[in-house]
Amino acid sequence: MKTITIGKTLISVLSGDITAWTGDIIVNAANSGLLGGNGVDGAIHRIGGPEIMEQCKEIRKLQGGCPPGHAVITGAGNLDAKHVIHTVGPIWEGGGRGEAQTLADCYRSSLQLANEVGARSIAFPNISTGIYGYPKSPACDVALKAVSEFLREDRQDNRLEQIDFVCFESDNTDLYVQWLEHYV
Ligand code: AR6
Repeated sequence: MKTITIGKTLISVLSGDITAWTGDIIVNAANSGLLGGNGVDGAIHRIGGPEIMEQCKEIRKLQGGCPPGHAVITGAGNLDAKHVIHTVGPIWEGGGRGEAQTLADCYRSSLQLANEVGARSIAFPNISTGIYGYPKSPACDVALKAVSEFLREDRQDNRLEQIDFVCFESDNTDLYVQWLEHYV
């Protein structure tokens, strides 16, 4: 495990399955339809149970899903967390279609929403770097930059004390461990 501290917030790189993580908020890499899928989305719904999907369906009814870069919140069902934040990453189309901005927006909107519910801890998967095909190294840069910039803003509302990047693939763990200290 590798860690840095920005202000009062400890940022860590962990490797493993995010569904086994314990804390306030687990972030899901969802799709705009919010009806589940494969990858981390599939794992969260499988382990979390049907309550999460029921709430996703309610959100669909109210607002018709979730656009890329945005985030919505549900309960966490059987997961050992208080909430799941579902954010929708960009599908990689070569980098010229605003993918970096959309990916940064995912991290920002998730952190914003986490603060709105008073969360103290949050775990992120490596959004968009699986099925959505975002290259891992630039995605790591976007994630670390977005989170560190968020924490450096003079935010009176930030209550997050712990932000964990939970990497499922060893090459992502290596990237995050290598680059983390450059964002202190
Ligand atoms: N814990 C942590 N990370 C995981 C886990 C897990 N249990 N399983 C996979 N990952 P992906 P995307 C990692 O494909 O690229 C879904 O079908 C994985 O290794 O889950 O944003 C949605 O419904 C990768 O590094 O999400 C969407 O349709 C990272 O999670 C679409 O896939 C993201 O990979 C979203 O694609």
